[in-house]
Amino acid sequence: MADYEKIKEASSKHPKPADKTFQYGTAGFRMKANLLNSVVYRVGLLAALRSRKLNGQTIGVMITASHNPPEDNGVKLVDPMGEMLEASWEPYATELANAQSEDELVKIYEKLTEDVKAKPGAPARVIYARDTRASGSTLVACLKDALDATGTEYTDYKHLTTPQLHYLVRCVNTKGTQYEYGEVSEQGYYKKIAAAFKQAMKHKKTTGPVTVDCANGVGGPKLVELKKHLPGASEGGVDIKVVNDDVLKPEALNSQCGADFVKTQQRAPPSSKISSGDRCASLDGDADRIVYYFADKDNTFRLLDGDRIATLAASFLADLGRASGLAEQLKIGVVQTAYANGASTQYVEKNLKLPILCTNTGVKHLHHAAQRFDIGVYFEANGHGTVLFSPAALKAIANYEPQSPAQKNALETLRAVTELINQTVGDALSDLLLVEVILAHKGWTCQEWLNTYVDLPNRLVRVEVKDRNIFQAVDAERKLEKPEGAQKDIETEIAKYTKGRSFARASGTEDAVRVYAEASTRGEADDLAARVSAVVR
Ligand code: NG1
Ligand code: ZN
Repeated sequence: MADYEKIKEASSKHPKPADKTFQYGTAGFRMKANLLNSVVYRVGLLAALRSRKLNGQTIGVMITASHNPPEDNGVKLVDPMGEMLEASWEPYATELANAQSEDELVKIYEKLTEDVKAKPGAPARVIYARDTRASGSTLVACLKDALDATGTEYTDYKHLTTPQLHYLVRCVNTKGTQYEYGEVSEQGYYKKIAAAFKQAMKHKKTTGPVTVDCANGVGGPKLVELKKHLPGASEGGVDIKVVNDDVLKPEALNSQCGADFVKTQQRAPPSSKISSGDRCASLDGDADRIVYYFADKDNTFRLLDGDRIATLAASFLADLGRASGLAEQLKIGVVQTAYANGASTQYVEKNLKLPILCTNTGVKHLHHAAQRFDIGVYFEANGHGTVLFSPAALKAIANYEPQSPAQKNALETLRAVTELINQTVGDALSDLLLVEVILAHKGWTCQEWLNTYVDLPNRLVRVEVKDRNIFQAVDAERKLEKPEGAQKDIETEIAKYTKGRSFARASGTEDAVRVYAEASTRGEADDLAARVSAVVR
């Protein structure tokens, strides 16, 4: 039985800042860490309730602010299969977070318990982890208070990457079933993906080392740990050089490095010592995003972002499907958002001849759309994504009897790749190894990967507006329905440019409108972005 007095008492230690309104958005709750105590406490209450509602299935709580500055933090919930919290529960999180008093909080909690028909006597189980931010331990204490007050069983996994926690949640909940996902431990995660990597690299040779910038976040020590399980370059593996893995200097996190810096600044971290041709990658602060890049022979910076990883993975998987004799059973599709470069969309449709879906921003939307394919490849341009295999696809891959040695080889690689790729969420460490496997199989350098298509020049602008809520987007956020007339004005501007494409939408994570524009030249893309910004400003 939930003890409402205990909930009230513990809550009084974590009062809500009176003048703040919170919203559970695409990235859970995220803001300056010193505002988060009450929010994390209340998220703990909700985690317990969600677990009870699901008869004691384990729910995950991740404390991280990803690519945001070191003084920020955030919290989000992970559902039993390792997916993001079911969307219909997001408003409950918001409601709890905004309760003004202890009494109101308990009233809402009681009502929610009834509304969702959670059995108060059911067990509640939660596992949680955090990134390396200094504020993490305080927030964990708030979380624990909620778990104790609600009589929840819990395990503290200390520091983990976000995708590692998602992995563990799925492992716990599938343990002992036919869908067992892996050993329920951090070491189990390394063992699983290292074994898959070894298998996928059988007989292949890498095309040189890769330098990985870890944003001075939790991905650094975790990649170092993963490396211990991987074969080195001389044993058929990859030489992974880890940089920016200093987690002892909190202020270094995401500062002048990391995937977000590289993607938004379109340049390598200033500390980077790369020479022309060197293969580089950057993770974000909680290691769920990755982008690749290199300097070409003229020393020009070249970015290989989420769109590039998606096209690379889709083309590889399509090849493997054909080579293994399973093409008919494995319908591959790609899922993007409106931010995907138009050239990548065209490449998927025209060259790879694969179907493509465009969804709203936020990985939960992409993830759901990807489940509509046998093999669904989804990536946001910023490098967050993964590949999903449907249960039917996994069955076909597991059971197929190869008809030739060539089919056998392809099938073995395909099987390994299904184990290598994190099925719960975009995972920078797993995606890193996937890209390395594909480059090794294709025998490609970054330049050859880049040569597959030419990106359209593009510009992303953040526009400060009075009230971002008046901007309502439709059609996978590619068009503005409101304010009235804005879309027509935007289209008038677009029509002035060759290959012009542009849209504006309210950010789900920041108090701003984002304007994206692409066109046939750099100057035109910049121009178009400026004109559309003027429309919404
Ligand atoms: P918003 O702020 O809604 O644009 C940003 C990213 C998303 C996603 C979320 C969550 C862009 C343009 N937007 O969303 O892709 O990653 O943050 O972190 O990169
Ligand atoms: Zn992240």
